[in-house]
Amino acid sequence: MNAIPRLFNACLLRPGDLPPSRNDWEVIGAFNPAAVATGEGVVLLVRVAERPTARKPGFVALPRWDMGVNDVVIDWVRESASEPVDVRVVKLKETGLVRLNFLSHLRVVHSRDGRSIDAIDGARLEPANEYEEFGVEDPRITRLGDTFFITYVAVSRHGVATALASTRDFKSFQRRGIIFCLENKDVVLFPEKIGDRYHALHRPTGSAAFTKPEIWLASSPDLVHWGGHQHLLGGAGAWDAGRVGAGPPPLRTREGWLGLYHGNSRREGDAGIGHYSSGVLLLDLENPRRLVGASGPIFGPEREFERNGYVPNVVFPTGIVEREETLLVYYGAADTFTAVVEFSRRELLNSVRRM
Ligand code: MAN
Repeated sequence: MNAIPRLFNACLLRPGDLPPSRNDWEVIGAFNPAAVATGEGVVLLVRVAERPTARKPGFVALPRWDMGVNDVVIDWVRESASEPVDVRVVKLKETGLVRLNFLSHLRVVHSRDGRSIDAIDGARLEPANEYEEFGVEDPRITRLGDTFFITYVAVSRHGVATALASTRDFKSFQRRGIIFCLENKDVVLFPEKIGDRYHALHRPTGSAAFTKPEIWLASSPDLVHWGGHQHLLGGAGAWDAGRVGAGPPPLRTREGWLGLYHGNSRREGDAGIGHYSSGVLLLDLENPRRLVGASGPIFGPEREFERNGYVPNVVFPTGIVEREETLLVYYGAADTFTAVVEFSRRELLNSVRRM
């Protein structure tokens, strides 16, 4: 790995730092945080994964939000009727469909200096419709004018899609519906219009194995209707052979749009989930469909909290905040923790292998 020096690095949040939503639940992860700079510091929107503490011998607990009762419920499924796919996912033998053994929502967390947490009692974005019954996950925040736009993964019996919400104050959120239907994750909005259109990176996943999941680019007149889809980048190395996806929103630099993306090393037939590391990409400022260069990995699981957790060996960058010469990158570690790492902007740009 061609690792970029970590100028500052801290684990900011552990599951035990956050109270569970109810007494008989436990928080198992506070990770994959969206981040944005505001007048008051840095706002993080953290994915909080929870599960019931109750155990019934011979059964697995599968939580979900129930539209009928407008509350969370637990489906107790016989162990013999299901098989684990990985630590997060079980497959129901009768239907062949999968379920998650936790339920995620998003919580607002405040940091004045961007390097430590001040308040964890902010607002929440919780599952609230039929596309969110198995959880809302992995947000990204992009500021456009005076509105913060949040893309997030909505998981349900209808599949894994990406939805859009917006807020001006991080106290209340307005849902704007599904913008990329299934299966699509890692949808990241550019922080300004290019030409007269909004742009997004996205990551469609098909079930027919013509390809591994790749990063695509799309554009839109209004953030809701997306078209002009085009492939941008696929896994080219051993570190990102399994899948890739955009990380935080791209940053404007004089040399182009600078972005981080994650890659997964799992190959077909490998046991386990593989390692998640990060690469860096650069897109043309006027024409972001032109990839100027990409390289990786430049950031990988090394620290104890990145190597050990619910899903070991994961760094998953989802937020970025600019400082003078440096960038604070917010990331999920081991699908369990929220952490921050500081990189030199110059070093990141220099690490891009130009095409
Ligand atoms: C994968 C992982 C999980 C996530 C589900 C649904 O299994 O990324 O963390 O909960 O997909 O999005």
